[in-house]
Amino acid sequence: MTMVIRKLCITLSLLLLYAGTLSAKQTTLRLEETTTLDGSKIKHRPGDVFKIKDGKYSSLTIKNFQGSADAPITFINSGGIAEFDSREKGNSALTISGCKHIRLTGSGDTQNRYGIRAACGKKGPHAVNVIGRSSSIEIDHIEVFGAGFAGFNVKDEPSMQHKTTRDQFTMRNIALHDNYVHDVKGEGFYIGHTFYDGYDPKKTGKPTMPHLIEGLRLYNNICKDTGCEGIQVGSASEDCEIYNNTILNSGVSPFAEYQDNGMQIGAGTQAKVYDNLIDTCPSNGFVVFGYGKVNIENNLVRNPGKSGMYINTKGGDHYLIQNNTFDSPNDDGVLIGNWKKPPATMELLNNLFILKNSKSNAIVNQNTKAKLTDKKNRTLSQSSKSQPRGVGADLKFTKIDDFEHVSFTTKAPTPFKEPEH
Ligand SMILES: [Ca+2]
Repeated sequence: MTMVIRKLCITLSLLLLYAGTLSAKQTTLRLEETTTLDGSKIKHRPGDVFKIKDGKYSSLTIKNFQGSADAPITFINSGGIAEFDSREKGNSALTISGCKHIRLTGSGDTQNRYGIRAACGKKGPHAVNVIGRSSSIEIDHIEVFGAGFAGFNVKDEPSMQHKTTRDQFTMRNIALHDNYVHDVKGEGFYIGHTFYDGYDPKKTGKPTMPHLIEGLRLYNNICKDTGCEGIQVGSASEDCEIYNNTILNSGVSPFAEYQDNGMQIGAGTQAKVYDNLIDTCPSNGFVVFGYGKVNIENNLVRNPGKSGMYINTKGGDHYLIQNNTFDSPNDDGVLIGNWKKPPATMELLNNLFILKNSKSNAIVNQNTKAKLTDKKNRTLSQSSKSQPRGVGADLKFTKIDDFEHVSFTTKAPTPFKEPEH
């Protein structure tokens, strides 16, 4: 291509981009009690903004909308709080299905940090549900104050018919940030499928493989008084970061055993997990079952009913657990369980353990096969007067007492990786 033609092409594409932006429009929606917005019937272009008028509604479904990577379609509250309460109806309050490149945000009213609220029924449904082969979805500034199950559910069940099995679909680039979830029956955030190795609930012997998530940013969220884990991530196999989240008093009414931890890094997950606060839960602060590379750094876990962190995995390349503070676990600081395949290498570096019980140990390794590097970790008894320096997470976290108004440092999220194909 000659230079002139190349220049012409660049100018043309810039012009088209400009024209695209010009043609994007703002529409104020006046919703019914129950509304389905179907992008296959509503004209829309990348960059369009749909304003959701403040008021009380039952539920909203947004389906089949397609924005673009440069110009997502935005749904935003307008004029005050838009509240979706489907507790009388028993379905999800907010559903996003079959969408790509859209943002649902409650940041439309400067008077209210959470300009969209969502609640749903006592049995079953998730308050906010992202399903139907959706990808590139951003959801922020939403308060979930009740749900029969999870506050946020982001995954499809594996189904050949609905083309949601691993060979047919990969969910990409999910960003959930600055949301507040409290008083839900299940997990605050249920992201990605739990059964990475295959799902076979009816014991047919033919498990289906759930889809993966590539590209996940979960940050600046607050979870309080959740029935199960505050955050649970599974099958998030690439480019996953979980940071600056606050989880307070999780696992208060688990529907089954082992559902009452702080944060679960589930099977099939490779993630960077940093700067989170987990305060008070009946079981372990972290449970970690991820495969591949898992980095857990600079987190504070306080008052877990069992261990600060429980690690048990069926494999994985490398675990790095460093600069964390484990304050007053009832059992041990970090417990490495005895499953058959520990990660190839595991490093525990520069963590701080503040132990309150004489029976507690900082690190317990039940796995003789685990190749563990244990360096520069420090243990203090709770009565110790010496001040920790240079180890563990910043103890400024311990001053937080008003969890509903935690302010997070504004920090641009790491961009998602470009897909390689
Ligand atoms: Ca769980």
